[in-house]
Amino acid sequence: MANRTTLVPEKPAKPSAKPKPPKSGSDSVERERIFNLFRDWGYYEATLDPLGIFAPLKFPDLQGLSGEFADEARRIYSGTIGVEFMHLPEPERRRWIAERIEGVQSEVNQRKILERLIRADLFEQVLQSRYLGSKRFSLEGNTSLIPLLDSILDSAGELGGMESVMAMSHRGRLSVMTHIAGKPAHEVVAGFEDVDPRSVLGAGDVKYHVGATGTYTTTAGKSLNIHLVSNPSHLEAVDPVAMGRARAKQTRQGFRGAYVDRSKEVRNRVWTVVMHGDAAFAGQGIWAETLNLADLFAYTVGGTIHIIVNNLIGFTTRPQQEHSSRFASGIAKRQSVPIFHVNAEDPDAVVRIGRLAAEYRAEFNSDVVIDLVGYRRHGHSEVDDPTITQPRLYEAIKNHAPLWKIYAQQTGIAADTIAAGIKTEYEEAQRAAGKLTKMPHLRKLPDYWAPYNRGKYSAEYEVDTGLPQEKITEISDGLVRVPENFHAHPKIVKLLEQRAEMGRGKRPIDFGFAELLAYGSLVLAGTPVRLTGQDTQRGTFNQRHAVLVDTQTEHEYLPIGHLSPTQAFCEIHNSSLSEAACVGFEYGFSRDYPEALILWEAQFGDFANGAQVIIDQFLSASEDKWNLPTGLVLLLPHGYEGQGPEHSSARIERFMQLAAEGNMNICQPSNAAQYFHLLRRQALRPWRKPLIVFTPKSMLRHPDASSSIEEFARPRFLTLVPDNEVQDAHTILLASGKVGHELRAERRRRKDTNTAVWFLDQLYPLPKAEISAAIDAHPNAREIVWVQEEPANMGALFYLLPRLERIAQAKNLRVRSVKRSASASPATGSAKAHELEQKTLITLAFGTSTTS
Ligand SMILES: Cc1ncc(C[n+]2csc(CCOP(=O)(O)OP(=O)(O)O)c2C)c(N)n1
Repeated sequence: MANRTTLVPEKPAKPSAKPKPPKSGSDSVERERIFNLFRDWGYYEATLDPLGIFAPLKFPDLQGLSGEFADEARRIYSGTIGVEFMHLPEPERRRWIAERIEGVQSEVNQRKILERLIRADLFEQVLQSRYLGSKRFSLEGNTSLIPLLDSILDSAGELGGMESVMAMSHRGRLSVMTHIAGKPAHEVVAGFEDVDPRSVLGAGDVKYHVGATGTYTTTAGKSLNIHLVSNPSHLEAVDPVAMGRARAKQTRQGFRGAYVDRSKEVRNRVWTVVMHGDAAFAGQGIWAETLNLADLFAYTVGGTIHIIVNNLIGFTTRPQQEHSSRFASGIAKRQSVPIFHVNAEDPDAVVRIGRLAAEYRAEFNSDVVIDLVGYRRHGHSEVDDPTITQPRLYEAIKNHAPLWKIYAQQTGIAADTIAAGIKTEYEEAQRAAGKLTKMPHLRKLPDYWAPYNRGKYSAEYEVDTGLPQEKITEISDGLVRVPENFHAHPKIVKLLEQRAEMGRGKRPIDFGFAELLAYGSLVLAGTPVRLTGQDTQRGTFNQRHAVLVDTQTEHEYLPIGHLSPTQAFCEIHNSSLSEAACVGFEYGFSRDYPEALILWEAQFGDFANGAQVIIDQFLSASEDKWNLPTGLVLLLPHGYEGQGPEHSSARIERFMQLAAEGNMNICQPSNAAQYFHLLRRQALRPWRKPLIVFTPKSMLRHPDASSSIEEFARPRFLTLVPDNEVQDAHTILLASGKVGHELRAERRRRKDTNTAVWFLDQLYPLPKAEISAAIDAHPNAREIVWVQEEPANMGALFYLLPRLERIAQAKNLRVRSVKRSASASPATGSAKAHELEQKTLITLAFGTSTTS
């Protein structure tokens, strides 16, 4: 196969670049008939597995087809490339692919490909020889991933690319860091030396999970910034994060979904490339959720290039046990996304597909899948013996030469001298790594992070968040303004009238409007806002109405986007019905847009645990593991209102358990003004930490939780809201959220003047000094009672009790707690049972002796 001509079209292939014209009209019809059959089904017969075990399928519709046209079609569609594209509903996309696949092909740079294959292989071998017994998740068996990425990035560079956000799991990650992300080899190797463990006690991450930022130089000499996203072990969890990061970077360049520039040129500056394992691609739900975001206005990044680094095995599990579809890529076919299967042992074809995929993505701003089919030379990791579960497969692999040797033979290019030089280079890198005494640091964060602090809290970060009445009125006037020709729903007309009164101090401001006032104040002062979630434009509880719908045209209008010509952008989108991918996306967005307030809202807080992987692995731990901060806000409707076990609890206990080292702020604002101050605090403090907000449901419009306009002028968010109605309390009831209002109502009903009810609006970090000082204001207090709606095994109880006891001990105060009995599920399904429970809870809070 020396000097094999490859199937790369002269770029881009001209529509006229059709192979052999048919001799006659009937020939032409017959040729089209046969070609269409192969376009439809040819990929089933393609030879994709270098080891031949995943054998071509004899596809019934193609059996018995012979002759000149069939031979030609078979060579194109059933060789080492198989293309699934006839499911695309857009004829121009199908035509585009067929023309390029069938068109005239050009040479590729085989010398460069060979050099890259040698690098990929020898990099692993040097590590294997020096660090025997260390896991590295070698790329061997799929080393053509490196020339594939080369060809994608070369093309991206030609097509206007400036940077690429890349994501991948463990397999081949060290190689990609070194050969693509521009991280010096000795820095990658340093991970094996594990120097200076004391610097990362309890923190840091394993070497094959950390991210990398560097520069890739294309063959044409263009520099692309590469951001390989840090990721957890949890396969595919990084996918939406990469998309969110890319979207933020595109937004920085002027692409803002609905509101500004949607041009291809902008989208083609930032390229998203996500690599997947075959088992994970087929199996993991978060990836399916992420794929669904591809063309949604709120989420699109103008197409992601997906590469399945397919080794036809998942740990010890065979493909037949992994997916019901023949190919791991099956799920991608549900959308208008072409899938290019390619045999990893035909590097020229691989490179050709890389270019094609990149050009397709640039042309149609669509996702593309490349299924790179190779094998895995070692066990799942290098310390794993695969011969126990796949003895025959590994016997075949043992006798199979590395790709660079096969390719050198095929191309006739002398490889030994190149290989010797590369080996020496990596051995030197290994020696240099051995001399390091400190782990090389991750590159610094981009410049837009410069104004923002991370790490420990400092009181210096606090800023005033209050706004005078005139300012509130000004924002409010903008928020209630609609264009002249806009047909507002009668209920909206009424709502806007009420809001206008709120903004003028004529009626208390409720939660829904307080929130919009906060956003409005921020965008007017230059802080962008992006809020997404299920039904968020209106609000699950009919409370927000941020986006108004014209009753005649159904056109949407976002008043907050039209406050002033010089304002920052505000995006408020309904999300797809996903938690994991949508939170992951916003986490990613927040990583590259620290200047903006980024919020994700759960439909009910109960559903946030659908995003538990993102919460556990990214939100709460990314600074600890990767030194990567985020200021993402989660809005989680919470409260026991008799709506059953899945519409009651946002699982406060989970967040309290994750809280340590000041890694996040966990709050439950007790009234509208507190919510306003909290949101503004999050955006305006020059300190970025995730914020978890338990938001109300029934209290959204409740007068007790509404606030006067004067409270918006108060300087700051109060972490503890003491009680102004009781001066010298004997008992202090401490609560958070709705139950606090119920306690106050009960106290009023009892005409009780001995019991104070305080709201703990910030659960973490716990405002110990504020609690202590507030207790001191009640010298005759005998007990402090933590009251929560949640069962004893849930809520903030386990976190608070020992801490409250410590504070109370010094003051001779008894500590008690009132809660529901421990329960396996968060809440009862019966509304009446709920009422009984709630009544008992409130009664117990006031002490059994005073039960009425
Ligand atoms: C969500 C999740 N479940 C299980 C695992 C454990 N695990 C790590 S790698 C692996 C196999 C992955 O196979 P594949 O996706 O084909 O990638 P490969 O390792 O073969 O490259 C498994 C099950 C994990 N890391 N994440």
